[in-house]
Amino acid sequence: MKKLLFSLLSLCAPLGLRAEDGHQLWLRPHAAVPVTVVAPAQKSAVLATAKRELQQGWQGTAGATVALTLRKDKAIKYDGFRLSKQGVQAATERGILYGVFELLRRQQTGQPVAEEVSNPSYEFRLLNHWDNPDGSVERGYAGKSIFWRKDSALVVTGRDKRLWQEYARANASIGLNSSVLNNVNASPVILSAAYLSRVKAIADVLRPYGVKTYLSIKFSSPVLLGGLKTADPLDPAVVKWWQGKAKEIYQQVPDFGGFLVKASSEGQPGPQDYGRTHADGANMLADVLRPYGGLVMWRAFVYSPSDKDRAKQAYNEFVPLDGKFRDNVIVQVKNGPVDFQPREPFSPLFGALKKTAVMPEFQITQEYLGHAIDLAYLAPMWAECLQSDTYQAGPGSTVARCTDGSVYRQAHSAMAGVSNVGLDTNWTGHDFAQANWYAFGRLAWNSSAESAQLAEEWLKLTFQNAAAGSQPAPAAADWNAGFLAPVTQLMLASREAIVDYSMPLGLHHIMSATHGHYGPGPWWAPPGMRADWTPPYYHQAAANGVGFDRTTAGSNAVSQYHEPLASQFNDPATCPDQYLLWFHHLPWDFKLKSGRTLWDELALHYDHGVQQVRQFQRTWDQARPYVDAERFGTVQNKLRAQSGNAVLWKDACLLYFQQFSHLPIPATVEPPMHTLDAVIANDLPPQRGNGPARP
Ligand code: GCW
Repeated sequence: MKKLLFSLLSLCAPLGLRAEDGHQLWLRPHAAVPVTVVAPAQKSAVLATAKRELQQGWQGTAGATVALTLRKDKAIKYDGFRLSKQGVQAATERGILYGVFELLRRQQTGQPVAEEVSNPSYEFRLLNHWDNPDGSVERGYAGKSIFWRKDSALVVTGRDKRLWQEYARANASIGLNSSVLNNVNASPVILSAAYLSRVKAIADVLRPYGVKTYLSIKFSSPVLLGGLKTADPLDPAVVKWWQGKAKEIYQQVPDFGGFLVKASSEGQPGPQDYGRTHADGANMLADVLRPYGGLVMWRAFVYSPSDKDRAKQAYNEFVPLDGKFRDNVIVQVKNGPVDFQPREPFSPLFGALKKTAVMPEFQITQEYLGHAIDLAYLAPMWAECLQSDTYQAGPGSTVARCTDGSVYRQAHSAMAGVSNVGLDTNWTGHDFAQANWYAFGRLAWNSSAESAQLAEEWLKLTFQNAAAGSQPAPAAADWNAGFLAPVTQLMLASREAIVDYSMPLGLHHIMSATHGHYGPGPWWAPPGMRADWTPPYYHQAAANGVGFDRTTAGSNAVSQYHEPLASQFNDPATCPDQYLLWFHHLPWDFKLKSGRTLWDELALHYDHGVQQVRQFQRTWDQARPYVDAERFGTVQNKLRAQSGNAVLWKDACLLYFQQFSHLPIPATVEPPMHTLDAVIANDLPPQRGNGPARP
């Protein structure tokens, strides 16, 4: 019976009757037409993948011949490729695979193919998984880990392998070539023989898709796993231990990518425990990996409770080390100086490290942007950082150009995203969070890609022809006007809406930690808690105003930026509104460029955020005829929950700040529907929006 049902279902699949559960991501199957593929004779798993993808996905001229040509060419860089009428040319097998996926994407989204070369902005394009060996995922909102499972580390099932393969294929289709399989808060067991055998199994599945495997390591592994007395990076016994471990890893995974390291950071062990520097620690590991061609990605996410301004510390620690790192070390820097907030200025380390390879780290998982409840399309946030001008090597030295090798000479370049993938059927919890995985890969390939274009591409691939059941598919023009255009606009406005209803005008880190960084908590400061983990440290609200004074008269963080930025940020008259309270502590009646007072402007931003989410709900409701019932209902439910949570944010923050400002909420702003006491007393759990889909 089961079998019969299955074959009925698969018969229905090409007719579009298949329920859309989101598992296929942007790679939903469609009817392909025959194609002849001429490929190099050599045996290669990656080339075989490329060939299979073409045969299964070709939608060009039926019976066409496509040539896959492996040939170096001055115009082709890294895993880049050349598309032409004849087919795909690349210098590497990966390049062929990426070219094939690009060709298929063009066919599916109706974009033409001209004679053109496409090169990746970054050599290494990685996902960082914050997955723990027990299967939990730190800051994961889409179920457990796809890699690790409690108690069964060694048993690799057919289901595991299928999932890893689908995962690798999704990555390859957007140009990602590397995965770090475990949390930066690393457990030493990941390097045990038992776990390494599972790492090998994963690497074997990812390899045919061109995806390299990396691991996060715990710096004290020689002690915790190896039984040594110390993990001092300059101790010969420690070096020897790492050498042995590297040998063991490369025996299992000959193309192993290297180590990602969070050390001397947030309580993690590191070289500073032994009076050594970050460079000492990173270089020791780099030397160990060098014979195998491995890399060390060393995170600059460091701060200590004693520091008066957390935003300054990474710069203070790393700038003096510039030039001291080996060339197979890349310093991995979060986009902003604090921690993945809905909006931060770019980290001043970008461009300031001139003799060190630096890579941006973005957070795809929505720790501070609404978990898997809120709809947040993050490409505009990442683009904002990548296109920020650091001025460090003259005008035009954007974060992108300071990290991709165009401004400074660096042996390697890379970009990392903290993954939002889990065991949920749709991989990412929120159907629209898939767009962030997609956009991250596409931006790592082309750091100047337009957010709007990526959103449109993703929407077409993910939703086109997904209208309800047996209804005839809507005409393309209707689909464009009724779905593509309005939903693209919704996506593009979504991140700013969250900034507005949670942390506008440069406010940051004012969420509650009770619900894992979801929901408002400007008051949140349990007794005994480290000050720099509590919101009052960041907003400094008082009778005399609000905001963190990082000017030359305050913490002087502004001076970590190159001119003209330092002066621009230092003066509230020239500081962009979006960073105002990041850099300034200003009186409640301070007059902004708009002519309004700070208090009124703050209230209007909070309200605007709420109104925006209501608009998103209306837009989505109108998109109903164009979406399958399952995904329509789920997204509708989540938007409803988000809308309630946005109101909670607005009410909580305005009522909390009003205690200091003593000013009335402007008449044009929707009056609060919660009381501050109720909000604080309950530290209200967010609505999850996971109820049954409303028909
Ligand atoms: O954003 C913070 C998170 C931690 C995380 C840390 C980091 C992996 O709250 O969960 O730990 O940053 O990036 O190291």
